[in-house]
Parts: sequence; C-alpha cells; structure tokens
Amino acid sequence: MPEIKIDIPSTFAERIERVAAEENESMEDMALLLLRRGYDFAVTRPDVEPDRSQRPGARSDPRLDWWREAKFGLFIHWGLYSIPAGVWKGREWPGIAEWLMYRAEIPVEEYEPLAARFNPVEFDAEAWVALAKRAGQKYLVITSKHHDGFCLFDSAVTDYDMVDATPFKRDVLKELAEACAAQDIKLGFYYSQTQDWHHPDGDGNDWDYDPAEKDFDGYIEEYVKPHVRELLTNYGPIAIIWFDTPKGISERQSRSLLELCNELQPDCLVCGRLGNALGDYATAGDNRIPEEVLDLDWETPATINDSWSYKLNDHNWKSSGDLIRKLVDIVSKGGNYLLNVGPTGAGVIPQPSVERLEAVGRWLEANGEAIYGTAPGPIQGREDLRSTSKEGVVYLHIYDWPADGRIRVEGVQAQTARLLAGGEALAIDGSGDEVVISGPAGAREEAVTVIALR
Ligand code: FHN
Repeated sequence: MPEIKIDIPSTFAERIERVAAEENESMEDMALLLLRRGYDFAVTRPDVEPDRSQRPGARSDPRLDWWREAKFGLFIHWGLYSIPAGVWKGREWPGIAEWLMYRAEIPVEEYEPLAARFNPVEFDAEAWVALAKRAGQKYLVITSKHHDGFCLFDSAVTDYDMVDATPFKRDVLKELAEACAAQDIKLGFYYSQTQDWHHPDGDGNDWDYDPAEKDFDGYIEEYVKPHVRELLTNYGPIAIIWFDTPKGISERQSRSLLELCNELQPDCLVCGRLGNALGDYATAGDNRIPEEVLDLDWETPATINDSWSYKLNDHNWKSSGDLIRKLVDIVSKGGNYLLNVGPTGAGVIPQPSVERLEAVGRWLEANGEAIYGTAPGPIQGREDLRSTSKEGVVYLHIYDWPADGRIRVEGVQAQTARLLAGGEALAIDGSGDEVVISGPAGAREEAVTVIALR
C-alpha cells in the first residue's frame, strides 16, 4: 500500500493518541479508524463529564444507600457482537469489539443475520450470578440493548431480540432476574438510549440511513420508552437502569426517560449517562479513576482486558493485584467499581476473567470490612497507601509494604492497630505528631494489606 502523509490538527492528533491509549491500540490503527468514522471523542475530558454528573439533591437521597454500601458490581457486555468477537470477513478490527458494526460500517442487512447464529448453549444464569457472588460483587448490570440495537430481552416492539430472532429463543434477562433474586444480587440493565445502529431513527448509523431524515424524537417516544417500560415491568425489581453515551439527547428527552423510570419503579436508580446531569449518580469516564475524593456518588465502569465485549485476540488481562488496587483506589475516593466481563457467543465467561474475579473475591473475603459501607478515609494523596473509614475505624490499605514493616501516617489518632486478614495486633506509637505502626518486616504476598486503626 502506498504511504500517504496528511497534516492533521494537533487537537485531532491528541484525540487519536488518547483513544489509542484507552483501547490499547496502535496510533496508526486508531488514526485510520477515527479518520474513517470520526467518532466524536472530546480531546480532553474531566473525570466526570458535566452532563454525566449527579442530579442536584441525589447526594442525600436514601434510595442510593444500598448502592453506597455495595461498592463493587459486575458489568456484562453480551450480544450479537460477541459472535464475530472483533473479526469481520477475515479482518480483525482494532479497538473495543462491541463497536464492530460501526467501525466496519456493516450494513444492517449483513449484521442482522448474526442473530440466527446466536445460540449460547453454554449460558447459565445461575453460574454467572454465582461468579459475581464469589467475586464479592453486590450488583450486576447487563447490556439489555447495546449500540448495535439487538435486544437481549423479549420485546413486543421489535423482533430483533433474543426470543424472536435467535435459535436460542430464551429470554436470558428473565433467567438472570430469577438467578439474581435467588442469590440476593441486585440487577441492573444497561440500555443504549441514544445510539442504535439498527433502528433507522437511532443515532449513529449513517451508512444505511440518512441522518437528515432521522426522527430521533419519534425513536425515543415510540421505541426507547416502550423498551424501558418492558424492562421495568417484566423482570421484577430492577435496581439500576444504566443508560450510556447520551451524546445529543435533549434535556427534555432525558427528563422524560427519568420520569418514566421513576413512575414504573421509584426505587430504580438511573445512572449519570442518562445525560443532562439528571442521573441519580455520576458516571466517570471508562476506566477513569479520579485523582482525589469527589463529593458525589460516582462509579467507574472498567474492563479487565481492553474490550468490553468478548474479543478473540484481546489477551491484555490486568492482573488480579492490579484489579484489587483499583477497587481500593476507587473506594478510597468515594466511588463504586463496575467491573466488566465479556462472555463468548456461546455464553462462556472467559477463564482469565473468572480467575481474576475469584481472586478479588478471596481478597474481599478477608478484607471486605474495609471496603463495603466505608467512606473515604482521612489520609489521601499518598502513593504507597489508601485509606477508608467507618464508625471509629480507619483502614489503611498498604500498597507497598515497607521492608522494615514500619508505617507512618499523619492526621489520624489511634490506640490500636490490627492486620485485618488474620487479626494480628501490631505495635503502635501515637505519642508524636504521627502514628507509627510496626508490622512484620519483609515482603507480603497480598496485593493490598489492610490495617484497621481504632
Ligand atoms: O460505547 C460504549 C462502550 O461500548 C461501552 O459500553 C462503555 C461502557 O462504559 N460505554 C460506552 C463508551 O463510554
């Protein structure tokens, strides 16, 4: 192929660099994709974009209490895109695999037949929920409809759904709802309210449909709202509706979706990506962890590898130690961690994800007291440790255990120190300006060692 050189504005170059880093792809591949599709990523983004922030008043709303306590949830990206898993007509497309239809500009006519191949015989709702349980996750959010428009639930307003269009014919959301109820896990539905590349009036598909001809308001009124009604009527209590990529949705439209959710299930939380700063809690950028405590209820959605949905050749798994540190980091800043898995087209959660979630679960079994129901601790801004707190206890989460076992902290008063895992009492000296804890010398095996100070 001949080499072509073009000058691009530096802001666009920055955008390419950022997206390439986020999706762990080469600059070259991302440049080609973004030049081709021009997806409108902003160049610089705050941790929480203003339109995805928490609505005024929600900070003290008791409806969020269970969510504030929960801290850790399981995200599941599963749909037709899980079958090609990033590969179309023999070519592997860079980036996140659930975006394949958009990035490869696959015509609806060619994408739709994937439904006839969606036969996830390995799907086992109880096993998925049991995995969340073992991981110490308290809620689960699954893609009821992602941007490709395919519905995992039985809908009366389209046949492009799991029951009507696949050989599997089972309402997998119903099975998940039952499994969640049985195992005491809260259930949430992800729903792409703005982008729908299958619906002629949804946002995003400009290769099959002329954007100038789209009736977006009609799509919200006659398609999105009936879907939300179905999701909040047919599956028992739903804890969260997780809208996504609000893009150009108007305040009126966001508000009317919120009102519908409130009318149907007043206790159901609506995430910040409803748009127009109307959500019950704020949503940070994907895989973004703010530098400091945010005085908001907020959540970071995050991947274990790079893609959200299953991608054949994405083997860039974060270590379990890294995931535990990320959980601690987020919770120490007042946030929740919604950690994702991408099951295969056959319905199998990839083994590397299972192993990592189980490792986080084992850590939480010993240290969960320092995570669930905690508030950010008094010690912030240190590289080597994080802190959380609850009634009369400060938890120090030590990332880098000092070789001599001596940990010094300022700004906290304490009489006793104990290792949370195992309960060993540590010597403590609080007589000076700082508290000095003397723990065992030498390296420790845990990714994060927690000390409870009282
Ligand atoms: O475009 C989606 C993406 O596919 C994925 O669903 C993530 C999860 O937070 N949300 C959007 C990008 O922010």
